[in-house]
Amino acid sequence: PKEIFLKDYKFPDYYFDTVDLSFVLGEEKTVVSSKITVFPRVEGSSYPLVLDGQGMKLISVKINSENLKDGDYKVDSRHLTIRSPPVGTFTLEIVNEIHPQNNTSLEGLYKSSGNFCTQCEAEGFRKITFYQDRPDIMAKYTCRIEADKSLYPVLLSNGNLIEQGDLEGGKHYALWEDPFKKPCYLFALVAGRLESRDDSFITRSGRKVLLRIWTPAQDLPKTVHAMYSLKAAMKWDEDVFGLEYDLDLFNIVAVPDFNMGAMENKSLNIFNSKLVLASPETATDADYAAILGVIGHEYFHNWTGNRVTCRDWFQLSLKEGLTVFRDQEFSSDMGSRTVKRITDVSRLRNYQFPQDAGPMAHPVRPHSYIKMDNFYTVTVYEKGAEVVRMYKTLLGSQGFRKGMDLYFERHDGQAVTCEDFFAAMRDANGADFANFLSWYSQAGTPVVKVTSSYNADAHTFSLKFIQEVPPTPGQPVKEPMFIPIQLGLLDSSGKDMPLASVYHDGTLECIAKDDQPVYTTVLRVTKREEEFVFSDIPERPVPSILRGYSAPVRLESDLLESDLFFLLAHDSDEFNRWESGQVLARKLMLSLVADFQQQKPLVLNPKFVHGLRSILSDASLDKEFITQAITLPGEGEIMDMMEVADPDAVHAVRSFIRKQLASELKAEFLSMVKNNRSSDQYVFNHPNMARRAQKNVALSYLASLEEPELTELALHEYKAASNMTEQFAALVAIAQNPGKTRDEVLADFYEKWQHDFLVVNKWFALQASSNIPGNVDNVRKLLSHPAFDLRNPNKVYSLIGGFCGSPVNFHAKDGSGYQFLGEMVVQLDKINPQVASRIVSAFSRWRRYDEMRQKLGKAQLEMIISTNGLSENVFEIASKSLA
Ligand code: B3K
Ligand code: ZN
Repeated sequence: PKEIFLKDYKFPDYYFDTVDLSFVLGEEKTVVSSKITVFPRVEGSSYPLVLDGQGMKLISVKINSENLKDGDYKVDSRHLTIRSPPVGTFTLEIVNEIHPQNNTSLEGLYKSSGNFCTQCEAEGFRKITFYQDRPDIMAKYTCRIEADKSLYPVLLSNGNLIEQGDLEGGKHYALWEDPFKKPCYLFALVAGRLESRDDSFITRSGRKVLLRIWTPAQDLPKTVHAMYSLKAAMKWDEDVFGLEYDLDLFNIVAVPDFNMGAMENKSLNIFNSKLVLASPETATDADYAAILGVIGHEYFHNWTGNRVTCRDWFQLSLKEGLTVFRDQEFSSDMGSRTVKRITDVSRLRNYQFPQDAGPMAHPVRPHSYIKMDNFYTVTVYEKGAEVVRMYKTLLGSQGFRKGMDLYFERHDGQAVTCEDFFAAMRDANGADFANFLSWYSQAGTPVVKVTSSYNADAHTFSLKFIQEVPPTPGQPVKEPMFIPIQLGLLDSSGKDMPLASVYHDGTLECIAKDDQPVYTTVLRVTKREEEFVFSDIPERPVPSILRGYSAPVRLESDLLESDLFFLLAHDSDEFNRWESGQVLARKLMLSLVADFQQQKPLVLNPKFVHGLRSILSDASLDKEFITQAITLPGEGEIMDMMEVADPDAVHAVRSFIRKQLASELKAEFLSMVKNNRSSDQYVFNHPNMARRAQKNVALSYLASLEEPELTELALHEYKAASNMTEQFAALVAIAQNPGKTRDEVLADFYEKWQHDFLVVNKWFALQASSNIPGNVDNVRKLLSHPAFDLRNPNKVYSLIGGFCGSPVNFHAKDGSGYQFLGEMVVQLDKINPQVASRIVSAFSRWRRYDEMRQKLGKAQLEMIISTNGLSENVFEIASKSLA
């Protein structure tokens, strides 16, 4: 397999102006014809024209209406090369055949539940027709679709429907025209038996946009929330960024077989059903929130991704980091900002930090790839969003908006780079961004160590920062980064102190603005070692550092345990209030893990229980915040902090603390369950979700005690629940403990919901991720459950992906978990390389474990890599993991 490098980027020799596509969809085969206007980048030049194309049959090639002869072109397994095209502008016409029915990779044109649909990003268009499949080729498209009318009554593509009609033999056709230039990865086609929920949105300039969400008829009632989310997103983008939708029609199609979450094709977004379909009875609050976020995300791409796109795939974070940032802000504005920030940061810590510290570590803008699909990662997306957030932290909301405005003013209709975004932010604000660009080029999570000291005589408070960026593959030595540290100082009563000025780098900088006191400031840490000295500080403060998590770093401060408890009780920055509790919990868990490993008895620090008790009883706090504050850091997060990750110890310790907390805080938890029961209808809003979250977390703690009356309570909640959020939470609570009740309730749940594949996936995931010892056998049995299907990605992610989430069973000492996964990867790779590649990633951190596990994990990777006919996708992950 060939590695592709960013440094090798070359402008294309040819551009495309217009592209007219025609599809004749059939049961046996599909015939694709394209007519492209081609022009050279440099006038008068003549180079061979190389088109990408994979796995299709070429029928004919014409240039300027003349058939090419055999010697004029060359076809191999990856390309069609036109040896010497005419000088100047010409038309190229190609006819080819494809077989969507046999396409199990779910990339290109394929069938899902009897309907045709497409997925082209990143490089799927080359499985549809021969093309320069790269995002810097932007052209105007038309698309004609012809198909059997009774089987495929609905025919959709990008843009506007300009013509349709009936044809002989029970067929019909539709002709679509997209007035906006686009790269081919945004092309989409859907044909099938679908119905739509229709609504409309009036843009702020008064244009009426028809909104249609397409699903099979029986699912239409479940699209209410998706439609609400779409309208909310359209309004939000106008209000916050002044960005309006630019066509008269916006389509969303939900399909059950989809490799990822969704795809932002111009005016024809295609979604994984699980991110569209929801009803109170079948979807949880988390599902509702995910739908809101992803509908928003795909809609926001219309400007950040579609109108302004990426020059090449290395720039992916230009659109993804930015669009994730935008969807995070949207969700924050629609719900609780603090809670959203907490969930996003947890996600970063549990998934991105481990990636950044492992063999697949790569910068937000990778330097190379073998298969681009492997780089749709938490680093490009979530860390990329943190990078965008840092611009906003440095510039403020207004400065950030100015930067965005300039970005669109300069680049609308273009394919650009991360530097272009950086330059727009800088130029719009005349900002000094120092060494900020290294966030795009250096991998690894910076470690920032802070020490503080107070000078009582001089009334100064000093903070010293030392940063270090750990080595990552291919980057042994790193430059210091530009780290914005947002901070405040608390006085002994817990109030924020006014910040007057800070001495730094030989100059005294004034913090107070226009005589107005300032309580939170942003320090610019740009060097390996730096000191900031605050003046006019009347008493020793407790610093609240990295407020709102202002940079994606690991912070190690010299704060005392008492300081952390103080911040947990008083910090005005709610994020840091939560964070202090998490720092305490992480320290506690790590020290108990050490005790566990030395076979010492485990004892829970009473101060920790006390700290949580005061959070629980603080009526001024938001209920969902409380829920987050009493949730322990994830097992992945703790393992990631250990020299040698010990899944058994981490799991044992986390379960121990949970049980201890449950018994110490039993009375509080019981009243949390009682006081937060639903009385009325399901409502998706923050207060109601917060209430349900609180009840559910309390129930889960209580059920961990395995006391008959508490199990009975969980069972009661399970039966009484009128929505999936509470029903499923009760099921999860019960399923923690092996036994008859667990088995019966799991069976009952399946019985109830077997007709709903999205709910059945929850049932698979719950069982698969169980930490009940020896669960691998159960998971193997579930592979042959009638509701399971290896060809459906959602089912694979639920059952096989879910299994990898169990520290106990995936990492079982006898190697049974690793062996299971190894077998699955090989099987899946033959069906769908993208899915196999996601699954094989669970092995990538094998070096983090003890010697025995290392041996077992490595053996599976070696077995995988020696498999005949392995995909490039899996090869890349497996070989980099072994390197
Ligand atoms: N842009 C798509 C991701 C495509 C992944 C291709 N393997 C979804 C999104 O980020 O909005
Ligand atoms: Zn995206």
